[in-house]
Amino acid sequence: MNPTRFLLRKTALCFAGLALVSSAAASFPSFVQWREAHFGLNASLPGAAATADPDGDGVSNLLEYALDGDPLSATEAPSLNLDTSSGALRASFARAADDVTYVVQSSTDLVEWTELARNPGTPGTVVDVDAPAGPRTFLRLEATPAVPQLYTPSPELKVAILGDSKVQYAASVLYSNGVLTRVEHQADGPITWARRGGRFQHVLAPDPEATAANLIPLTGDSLAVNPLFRGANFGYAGDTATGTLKRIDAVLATGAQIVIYAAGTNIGSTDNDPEVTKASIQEAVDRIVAADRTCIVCTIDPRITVAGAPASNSYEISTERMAAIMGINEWIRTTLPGPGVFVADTFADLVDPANPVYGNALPFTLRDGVHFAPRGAFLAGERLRGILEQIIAPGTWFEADPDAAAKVISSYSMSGSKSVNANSCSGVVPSDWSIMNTAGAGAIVSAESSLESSPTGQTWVIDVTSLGGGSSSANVQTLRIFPAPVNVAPHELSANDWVSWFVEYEVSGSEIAGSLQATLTAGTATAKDLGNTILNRATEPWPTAAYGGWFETPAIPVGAATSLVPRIDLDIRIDVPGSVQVRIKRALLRKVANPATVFPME
Ligand SMILES: [Ca+2]
Ligand SMILES: [Ca+2]
Repeated sequence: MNPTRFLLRKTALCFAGLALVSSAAASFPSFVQWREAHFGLNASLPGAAATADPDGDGVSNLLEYALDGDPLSATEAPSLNLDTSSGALRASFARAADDVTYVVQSSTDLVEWTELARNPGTPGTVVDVDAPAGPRTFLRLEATPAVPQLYTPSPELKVAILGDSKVQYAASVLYSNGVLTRVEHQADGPITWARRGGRFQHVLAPDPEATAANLIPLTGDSLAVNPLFRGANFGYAGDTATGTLKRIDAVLATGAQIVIYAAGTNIGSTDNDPEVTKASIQEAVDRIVAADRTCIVCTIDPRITVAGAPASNSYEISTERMAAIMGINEWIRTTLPGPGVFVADTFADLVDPANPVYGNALPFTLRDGVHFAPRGAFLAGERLRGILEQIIAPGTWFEADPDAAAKVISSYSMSGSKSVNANSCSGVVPSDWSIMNTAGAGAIVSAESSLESSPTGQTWVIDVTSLGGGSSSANVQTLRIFPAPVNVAPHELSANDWVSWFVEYEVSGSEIAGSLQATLTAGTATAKDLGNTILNRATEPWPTAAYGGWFETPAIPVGAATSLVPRIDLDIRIDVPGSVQVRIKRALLRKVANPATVFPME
């Protein structure tokens, strides 16, 4: 890593400098969130990189973050400040992050540097460091991401996630008599959202322990940021830390080098002794590390447990139980980090600061008291994504061109137009597309649809308005936009082919943000459950800031389907009034690799 020195300030006989030591795309959980807050739609562009200095004040984004600066204001350049009023040289800086290593060094000749302090003070405070006495002294501060990069992107780099329903709901696969029959993607898992900001690859692998009786899952969903890896999902609803332990062998058999462990939520069902839960987590981590894999352990997430939760909420647990969970979390934070083990403290991102002791979740982070709503999954996913960005070097193995002709079954262009005026939706939509409000006419949510020219043809612009006043417990209405189905026969697809649905989009002004979901159904004449709204759904969050990206459903097998039915659902909040603009730029139905070949089981 090459040090980058970019600020040198001279006082009488004293000099202070800031030095950045990092690789170009280094980042970490809090930095990812900070970048999102400052750069919004542009957070994944080069100007938002750690080493970039978009405001030209000589302070890189990483140092702006480390020192509580504004990356888009040249008049606010954080610095290492010097004070000689007491006769001695004292340096001070605002220590703003807890995931950056701060090192203050001194020199008399700008050649030899001596470390004066490493991580002095505490995050969130102004830190003073006194320099040794001498006729001429230089000081500098180095900021370095606290976690080293361990992996480089390649097709062989794989991530598996292991846990309970919060994980399973990212996607699951159903088998019947050893034959894969259905792929469900229930979304709202943190893994789904960790891929925000770039391409990703869905894969799926069979679980050797799956039987018709336990109907388990594995799946494939993934994460990735550029994208950096492929992922498989080993979640099982209702499972405890003890139950999760039974699937370690299957996870390791996928060859995944990184295992995200996100179990423990169901403490109270069978793991009713916190010591049993901790022992199971410890054994799982030990076995992952012993197999020379990297383990990222998530803390157990908060719940809606107190006044304000729906009376029918079946996920409420006692104050005592929640206290036990928080005790386990403290054990996770303090005991587990070490070589090959990182902790993703998603609890910290989701807990309501106004009620942290009881472990109550922030508003709109849970959809049913325990499982993630889009906002919660987004926050937890950002924490995971930040750690993955840290430990995986920049780069990509993914085929960069989703438009590759050999893979596109149907390109749903935004060209042409036709009028709509039904179910609270009006304006024009692209030819071969439809828009409808699933709540029917007179809904709280309405949409004005229009088309604008773009370099690739047209962009579909949907201005959505919510009047507000809807129920706080069922606070979403859905606008559905969909193209004509594709018949399988003319495209020479075989039953063994796999397909996915790719959508490129932007959202802005998302004060009533809900989520955007893409669904792809392999329709058959006989499987009446196909077409279920939870089938194969990929969900993207609408963060409070404007954002653009692309996403893709998990791959599904064509099987016996005679047609492929893609669609996009826009879930809109109706508890508050407001508006959001959604722009659909591209939509492709793609043929993809059979995921089982990506995650072959030993
Ligand atoms: Ca700057
Ligand atoms: Ca600045």
